[in-house]
Amino acid sequence: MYKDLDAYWMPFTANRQFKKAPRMFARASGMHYWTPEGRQILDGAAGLWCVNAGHARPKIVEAIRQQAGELDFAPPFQMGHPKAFELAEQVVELTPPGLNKVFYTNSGSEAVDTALKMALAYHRARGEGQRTRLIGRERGYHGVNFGGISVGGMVANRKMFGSLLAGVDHIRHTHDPERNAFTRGQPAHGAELADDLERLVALHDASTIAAVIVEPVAGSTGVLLPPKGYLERLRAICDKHGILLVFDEVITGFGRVGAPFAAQRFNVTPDLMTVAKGITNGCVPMGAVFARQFVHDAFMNGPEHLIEFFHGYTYSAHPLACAAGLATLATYAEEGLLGRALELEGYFADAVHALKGAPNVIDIRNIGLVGGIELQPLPDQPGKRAFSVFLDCWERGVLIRTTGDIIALSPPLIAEKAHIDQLVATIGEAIRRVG
Ligand code: PXG
Repeated sequence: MYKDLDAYWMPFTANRQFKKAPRMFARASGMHYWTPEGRQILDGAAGLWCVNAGHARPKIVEAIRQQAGELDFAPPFQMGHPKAFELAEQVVELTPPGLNKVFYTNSGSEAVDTALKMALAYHRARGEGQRTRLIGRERGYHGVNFGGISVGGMVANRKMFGSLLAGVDHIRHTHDPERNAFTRGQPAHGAELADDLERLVALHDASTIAAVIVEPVAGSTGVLLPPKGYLERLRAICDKHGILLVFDEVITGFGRVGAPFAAQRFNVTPDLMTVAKGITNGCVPMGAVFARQFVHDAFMNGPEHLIEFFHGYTYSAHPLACAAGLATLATYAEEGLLGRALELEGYFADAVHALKGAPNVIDIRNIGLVGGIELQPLPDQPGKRAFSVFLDCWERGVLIRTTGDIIALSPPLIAEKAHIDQLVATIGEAIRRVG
């Protein structure tokens, strides 16, 4: 047992507040966590948008156990192991057409930086090495590594860390509560915001731009849905100018928005796609980049004994992650979980939108099993109101996520209607209590 909480510097946490009143988990199963004192907590966040099949699923637990005893580690450079290839074959069956190559990483942040490097190297390999510019979007979240924070657009994640990557620019975000507040699903207004990419093309010239990266549904910044027609327009502008389109599906992948990937839900196929989280049900760290055949093939030149892409991690395709990934895909398939968010979408939407009219609720957004509830910030205390709701829910046995003054919901895809009822009722009471 630990002496005190001093030694552990916690990530993305109000450390001093936490250490005065710690919130601990001791175990988890299905839709629930339990605290060390034995209190049951309903998981309204799928851990951190990752435990899509729910906690401690037997097949996944067993696969990890077995793998640890059979092959604990295999070097991923110049060597392979069967499960890495088996998982690759199975997972590309789920991806949108053409995204049939997978490059493994260990997190979403690494997947993003890998995709950005792939885009730069792709253009260089085909003799367009002047395409060095990377374009992100305001309010984007692409993890915490230097590439990801450079193309990202959340100011708190950027401002402390110097000049970031050179040659990055951003298109405008799509959040427009004045026109779109309380929309169910995709908002009607804002397709024209994709034309902001044309503005950057006019400024920098397309011949300098390598790639554009966006989250199809922005998660961390507070559940921002793409306006109808927006992603289609972004795709068309990228095609016109030879710019690679990257979808960051770290949150939206693996069933969260009612299809295996958001690309399928919105019927827009990117050239590169990043994932993490749900690929192993959150049980073992893993991320990945999916690439279209033509991106991959641009690298496959030169003498065959030479490395084609000078990139990779010690733990790329880690055997435990691959075993967990295979068992996760099996669990998703057996239980139809990648379609379940679509089945529950209407019920979930009715439940969250019923909070319209609760005190200080200024917008509600939803798709699949993702909900965003935006609160009016307290004067001069941004983030405080939502954090108070978070603490109140925790006291009453429900885990939610908040970002600024937005509550983000993403229950595991095994949720039953009763879980959704409890989640939303608890939030509603918390909002009223906190005021
Ligand atoms: N891209 C996107 C779209 C993400 O949502 C990452 C990249 C980075 O993944 P890793 O595995 O490096 O953390 C993410 C991560 C939140 C929250 O509360 C969201 C994430 C991480 C932590 C908190 O919204 N998403």
